Amino acid sequence: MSTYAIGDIQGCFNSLRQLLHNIDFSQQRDQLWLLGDLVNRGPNNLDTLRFAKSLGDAAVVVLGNHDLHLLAIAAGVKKANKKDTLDDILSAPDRDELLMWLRQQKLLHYSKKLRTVAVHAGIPPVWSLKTARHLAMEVEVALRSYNYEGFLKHMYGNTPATWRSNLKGDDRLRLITNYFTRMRFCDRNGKLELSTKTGPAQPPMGFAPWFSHPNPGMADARIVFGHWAALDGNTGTQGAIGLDTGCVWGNKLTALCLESGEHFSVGC
Ligand SMILES: [Mn+2]
Repeated sequence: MSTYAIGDIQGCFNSLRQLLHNIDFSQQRDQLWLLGDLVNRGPNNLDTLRFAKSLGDAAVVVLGNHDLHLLAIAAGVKKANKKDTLDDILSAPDRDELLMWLRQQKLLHYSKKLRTVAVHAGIPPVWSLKTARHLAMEVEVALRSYNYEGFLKHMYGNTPATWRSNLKGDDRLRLITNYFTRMRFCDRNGKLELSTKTGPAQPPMGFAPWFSHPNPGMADARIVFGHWAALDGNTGTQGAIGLDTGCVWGNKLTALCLESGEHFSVGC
């Protein structure tokens, strides 16, 4: 039995199939951790989503910003933008089942046995593992609730930028969601800078990649994440492993075997 974490698929279903073939993935034997942004920008979003759902217990999914964006468009609280390629899902006969399933997925997954945490973008240095797990659950509850459209409607925006435990309501859920699904750069107090999308070598003044700040609260758990294609997997930090290797931008799709530490990639 092996566990493979796979970075942003973004609708590149053929690359996913090739990668799973190469690692001899078996739904009966192995488990996949999909690190979010399963869909958008790429060509086969519907096939990707149907496949992820069909894996059942053989897949763990943590949601990314593009997955949440799909839910917001489908709920009618956000308009699609020109670069979105989500129409195959939105017009599918099984869209409601797929979106209902997507809404039940997590923002954070932790395996004690593998001493590994999975999130789409990252965990700010001011949150311990225990805090991060609790806060992820707050958003997961909102997303599964009867009033999930209200959450999605107020999810967009870059403020507040700094975590305070006494934040309430929409501001609280928006900031938690931004940390888990959009963060690249922050300062050591967890203040977010969401507009810069370059590689880690050119941080905005006063900020640094989130994983470069020490976080003693993470104990000895490693973090696997996606979201940041410009990193191309290089964090320079043992405790954080980036797995978005820019498949949808013509680079590659990568799987990490969490038991052996071995990386596998296919070109796109
Ligand atoms: Mn992303």
